[in-house]
Amino acid sequence: NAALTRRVACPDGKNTATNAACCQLFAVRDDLQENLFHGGQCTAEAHESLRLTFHDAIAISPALEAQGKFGGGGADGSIAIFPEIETNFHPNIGLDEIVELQKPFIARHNLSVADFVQFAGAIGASNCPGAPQLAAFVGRKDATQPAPDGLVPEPFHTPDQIFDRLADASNGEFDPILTVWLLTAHTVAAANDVDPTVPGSPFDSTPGLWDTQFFVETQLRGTLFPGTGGNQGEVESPLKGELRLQSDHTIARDSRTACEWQSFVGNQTKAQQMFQFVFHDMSILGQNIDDLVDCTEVVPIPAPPQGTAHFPAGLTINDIEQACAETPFPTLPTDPGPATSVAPVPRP
Ligand code: HEB
Ligand code: CA
Repeated sequence: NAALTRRVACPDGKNTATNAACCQLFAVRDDLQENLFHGGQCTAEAHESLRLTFHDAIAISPALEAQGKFGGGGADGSIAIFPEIETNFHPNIGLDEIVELQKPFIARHNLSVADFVQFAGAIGASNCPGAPQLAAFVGRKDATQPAPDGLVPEPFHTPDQIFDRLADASNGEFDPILTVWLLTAHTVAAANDVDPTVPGSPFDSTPGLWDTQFFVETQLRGTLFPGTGGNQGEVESPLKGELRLQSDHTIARDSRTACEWQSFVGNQTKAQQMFQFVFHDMSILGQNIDDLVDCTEVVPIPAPPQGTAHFPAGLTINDIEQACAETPFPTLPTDPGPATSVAPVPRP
């Protein structure tokens, strides 16, 4: 009950917080919004900051530890503390840029690097209309060594490989269903390096909106490559300018996950709540929640969703590759007009 919670006045003279440890975050938030996210935009920097949270957090493996090897520290900032090592791991291609852009912010504030990486992702996502308010914690311990290579999923991995890896990282919590929930993030995403001839190719037609178009468009029959064919981890997409990852394609069609995937179509509330839940748990992998302070109140409440689920112009239910055996694909309107091309996300 907010009325009964005693709030502390922050030393900045402007803000109050439920816990004094959260006070420092207001300045970090405002600095990020102004100087990294272009005044609070859902642009490439926001997308890449969100991607970075995953690539830091998922690098933890109880299975490796059981073999007597170091398994990585999860959400411990290692990707930004040892970037010369970790951004050279193959699945981390392209993340050197956002790590470099975040560096001066880390230098001028007093957060642990581990806290900063997750916080920047939560603030970045909050700029995407329709997004959930993502969790923010302070108190994570920073990495003292880099994560080992081989722990971040690749787009050319099979569903089995991806499901096994996410289950390992989370002690079984991230099962195939929660893996689908995590992949909601690809609603505000583009690829720069899968096909380097067409950088910024989005995964859905609305990379600036946290909507459910990603789940609609990944279920459409692939007919073209936005750039060149034959890239590892890429399959055909249904729209000019759009890029489809092989892993999104196969998980959308896998019998274990197809119905869960389809269930997100047109369900904005689900696309918010399920991701909010899994991000909370992902963002503290390898950390002890009892040592952390919940500062989610500092994360802006995102703008409301825009638009509703639809088929892109020129496409209909006949272009859907039905994969869920139990429930028919929802009825959706088709955007009017001739087929259009999805514009690339401008580079930072
Ligand atoms: Fe992600 C992007 C993969 C999960 C978030 N991805 C991405 C890409 C790829 C991927 C390949 C592109 C890169 C370039 O640039 O080229 N993912 C992936 C996989 C997986 C994933 C395989 C597992 C299944 N993600 C994920 C998660 C998350 C994410 C969980 C959350 C957190 N991603 C992301 C983002 C992006 C991506 C946000 C975008 C970035 C940009 O735009 O730049
Ligand atoms: Ca979208």
